[in-house]
Amino acid sequence: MASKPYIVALEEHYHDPQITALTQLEGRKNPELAKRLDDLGDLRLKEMDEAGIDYQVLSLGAPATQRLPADSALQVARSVNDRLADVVKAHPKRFGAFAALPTTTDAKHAADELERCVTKLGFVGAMIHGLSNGVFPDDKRFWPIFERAQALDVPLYFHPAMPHPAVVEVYLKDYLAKHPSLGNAAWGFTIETATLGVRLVLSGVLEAYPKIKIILGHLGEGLPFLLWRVNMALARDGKHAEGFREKFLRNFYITTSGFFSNNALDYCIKEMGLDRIMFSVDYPFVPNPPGAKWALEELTLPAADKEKLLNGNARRLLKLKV
Ligand code: GRE
Ligand code: ZN
Repeated sequence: MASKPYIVALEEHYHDPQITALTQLEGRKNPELAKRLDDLGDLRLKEMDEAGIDYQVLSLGAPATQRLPADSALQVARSVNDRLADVVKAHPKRFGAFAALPTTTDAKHAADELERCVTKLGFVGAMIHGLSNGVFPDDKRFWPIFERAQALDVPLYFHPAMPHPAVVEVYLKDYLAKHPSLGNAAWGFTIETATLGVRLVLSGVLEAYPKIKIILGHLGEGLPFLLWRVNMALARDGKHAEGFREKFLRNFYITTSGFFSNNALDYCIKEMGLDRIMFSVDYPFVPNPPGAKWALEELTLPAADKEKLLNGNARRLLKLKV
């Protein structure tokens, strides 16, 4: 029998104690989740080994450093990233890292911190969670981050966070008490992050930095399915030479975090091509075993395509050394 494919997962979260003390983080009310988010050693490695996950690219859980006060954001992000670098150094064959960026202060600081993390600490990109104190990441004030990511040739992973309070109030509140997941993985995360994806394409940031690499989790937050219609409707506005679909397909990559459906994956492959899709779990919000079981037993892809999805595409995009 062929050996098990090597599995890289890249939307895998943890909590840093300093951020936990400063920010209301998703998942802390659940003791089983909190225990796993706090663990960067034995328990995490055991659960990776049991499922067959070989390598995790670690990132903070939402909303990460996107709710810090401006005056301390840089200092806090630096110490968070330094501690994460120590974790990677202790287990270089098992862990990589996405930087936490101080996006609530001058974006020049966030760009500099991204550069420090990539060039000095060996990080493979950055993850940004939702709005930064109420501002969508496509806002021009953040463009220095995109500029630096392009210069460093590292991806920016845009992860959801609990939606803006006005959205929660109007769209979600009525059903939130009975169905708390409506605020995050079931719907709130999706609507806000899909909106961000559309805004990024419309903002002009892709024209300003045409080589920027953007990753969305959760199979692209629904956007692959909507590409044709969004493209068609925006084209009616008639002001832009190049279509939405073409721009999205040039700069965006997606992962399978928390979305283990063969039908949905097939559709994403048809729209985006397999080379832009990477396996992820979303640990510990999603446990490893169903993700790994899907990857190893239920995927209906040819072996070579499976290798690309499970490790090859991530190795190439993130320039992994494993
Ligand atoms: C996450 O990925 O950050 C997440 C949450 C809450 C529920 C599900 C989930 O923060 O995937
Ligand atoms: Zn996640």
